[in-house]
Amino acid sequence: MSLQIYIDGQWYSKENAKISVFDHGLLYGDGVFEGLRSYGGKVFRMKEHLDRLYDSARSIFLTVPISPEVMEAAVYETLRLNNLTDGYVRLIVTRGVGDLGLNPNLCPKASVIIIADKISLYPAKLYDEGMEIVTSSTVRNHPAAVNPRIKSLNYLGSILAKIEGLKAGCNEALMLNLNGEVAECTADNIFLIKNGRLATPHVNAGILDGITRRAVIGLAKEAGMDVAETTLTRHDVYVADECFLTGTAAEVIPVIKVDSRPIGDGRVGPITKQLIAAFKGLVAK
Ligand code: PXG
Repeated sequence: MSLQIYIDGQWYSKENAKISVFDHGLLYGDGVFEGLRSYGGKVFRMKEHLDRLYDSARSIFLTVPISPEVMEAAVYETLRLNNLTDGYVRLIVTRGVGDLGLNPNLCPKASVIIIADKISLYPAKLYDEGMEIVTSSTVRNHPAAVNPRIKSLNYLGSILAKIEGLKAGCNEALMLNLNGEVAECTADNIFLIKNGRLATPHVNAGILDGITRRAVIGLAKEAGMDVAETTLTRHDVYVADECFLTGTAAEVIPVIKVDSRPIGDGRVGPITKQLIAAFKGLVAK
C-alpha cells in the first residue's frame, strides 16, 4: 500500500497528497516544521517537539489550526496507518492558501501536513569510523533576522551549506555565525570534548535548540561530565580531543576530521562512544 499522508484532517495516498501552488509555504517558505522519530512505536520527546513547533509558529504569527493533543494523535495515527513502529515523522504547518502577494492575512487557514516514512540513515560505517566535515562559507542566519530557533520552512542557508559540504565530499557542513563563532551544522548540532569536558555552542550563538542536543547534555551530566554551553571558535574545533554531532535523524554521530584537520588522534574517541551508547539506551527505553 502506498504511503498515507495526513493533510488537514484526512489521509491521502502519496500520489494524491497534494497542496495548492498558492500555498505560502511554497511561495514564500512561510511556515514551520518539525522532524520527529519513533522508536519501537513511541515518538522520542514528542512533547518537546510539539512545544518547539507551536513556539516556532507563535513566533511567526502562525496559528496552528489544531491543538497539540490532536496533533499528537494525528502523528500516532499516521504512523499506525503506515505500519511504522520505527520511523521518521515530518510535521509541517504552512501559512496556507493565499494570493500571490506576501500578505499572510489573505491566507485564511494554515495547513497541517504529516508525513511518516522509514528513516534514511547515514551509513553504519560513519558511526563506527566517524565522519568528515568542512566549514561552509554560508553564514548561519542571524538571530535578528529569522531566529534559527524558529524551525521555519526557509532552509536555504542550510541547503547552500549542505551543497558546499557535499561538493567537498562531506555529509555535513559546519556553519559559523556572523561573529565567526561556531554555530551548528546544516541539520545537526555540534559538540566538542576537550580534557574530558563537553562544550557546545549556546543557543544564543544563533542555532536551533536541538532536542537531541538537550538529551545528550542530560546524558552527559547524568554520567558526571562537565558540559559548557559556550562560545566556540573554529580554533576550539581544531584542537578538540573529540567531536560529534546530534540530530533527530543522525542521532549521535562522531566527527573525526574538520577542514582537513584530524580531530584528536583522528579516531572516534571514548567519550563519544560512551554517549552514543547512552543515547541508544535512552531511545530504547
Ligand atoms: N540544527 C538544525 C539547523 C536542524 O535543522 C538540528 C540542529 C537537530 O535538532 P534535533 O531537534 O533534531 O535534535 C536540526 C534538525 C534531517 C533533518 O533529515 C533535520 C532537521 C531539518 C531537516 C532535516 O535530519 N532538523
